[in-house]
Amino acid sequence: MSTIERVEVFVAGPGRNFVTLRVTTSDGVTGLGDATLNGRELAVASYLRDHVAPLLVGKDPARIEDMWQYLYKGVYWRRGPVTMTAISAVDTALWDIKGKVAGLPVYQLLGGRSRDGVLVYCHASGTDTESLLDDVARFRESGYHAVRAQAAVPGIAGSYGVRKGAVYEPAATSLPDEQPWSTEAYLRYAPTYLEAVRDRFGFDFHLLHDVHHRLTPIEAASFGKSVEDVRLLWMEDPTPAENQEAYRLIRQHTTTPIAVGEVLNSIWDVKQLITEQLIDYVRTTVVHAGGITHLRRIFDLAALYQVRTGSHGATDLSPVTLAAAVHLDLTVPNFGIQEYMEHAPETMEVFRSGVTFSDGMLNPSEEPGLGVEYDEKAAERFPYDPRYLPVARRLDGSVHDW
Ligand code: CS2
Ligand code: MG
Repeated sequence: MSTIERVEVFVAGPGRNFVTLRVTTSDGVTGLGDATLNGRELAVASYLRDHVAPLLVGKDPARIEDMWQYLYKGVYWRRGPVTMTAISAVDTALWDIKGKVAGLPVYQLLGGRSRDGVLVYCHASGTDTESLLDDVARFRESGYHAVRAQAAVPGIAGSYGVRKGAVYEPAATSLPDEQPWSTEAYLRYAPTYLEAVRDRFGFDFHLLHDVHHRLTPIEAASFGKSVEDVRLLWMEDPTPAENQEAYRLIRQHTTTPIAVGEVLNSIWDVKQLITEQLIDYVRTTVVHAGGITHLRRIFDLAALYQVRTGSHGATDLSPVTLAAAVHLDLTVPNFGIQEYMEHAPETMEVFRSGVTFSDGMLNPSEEPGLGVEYDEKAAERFPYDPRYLPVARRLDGSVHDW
């Protein structure tokens, strides 16, 4: 029997920081897993190196479900982003190995294609409405069929979602940047630029918008109502979802579809949202919600309630997560859309990925496994450099939801 022989954890900063797990079997087969938790990278790296690696060596890499149960139930301390990100990395690496051993791309192991490609949405942004419209035009010309639109709120410096360089990167400072926030100014301005996008480009493509947990339930209800005519594919994270019941109130007031899940880690965190049909899209991801094994379980529950998938795919999710997501997205019956932000060129020098983009859709590599290789030599040129997400403060100085 082949066994797990080596477990390595790489922490590097090619373009941005990533934690990557590589598992090698006694037959020399390797599998990769993403273990990046933005702004808290070393907690997961230590969890894997110090507490998980010693448990893996000598185990059967083929027993993916058993390994998931062993790491989840065996730890006693359930859920939470650090544990679930570590479990995700192991799970993803074992699927990669299983594909390579079988000589099949992972999507074939998951049941094969349900579609020709994975529809993605990109991030258009601007410092004002005009520059947002230019950015939307650019993405439409590059072939995207779905665009997320965000613009900086006038007078509010550093609004989330607005790209500064070539790549949107909110975790950009060595200590958290403190950025001001005004809900009133946002609620006045955001509907106007979403309308401007529809006025200029029409309705022949999907438009999305991320509220980034900034509103209370009644504010979110009013926002959703005010943008019904622009027909969003979704409004994302209108209010923090620790309080899942809050979504019932939003639902009662608006038909704007709702997407939630990028900060949630398990099926239990989205259970009420799904089973009470309080959302339309579930945005949990491979890297933070327990790997391919657990994410598939969430997606299957969602399918029973006509909730579709819309996985998180910002640049802090490594090309390993993107590849794993694309394999899974290709197979599930209730796929909705996948977030996609191109990674920095330095990132792609270290992660050699076979994922391809064409006509607004992604496709995985046909190579066995996930189709991603990690170049550890190239990674040595990009040392880890701690970076934090910003903190939002209301105009009176009190901390707001980021
Ligand atoms: C955002 C992310 O992509 C999104 O929808 O909410 O940019 C998010 O802020 C980061 O991934 C946090 O690490
Ligand atoms: Mg988001």
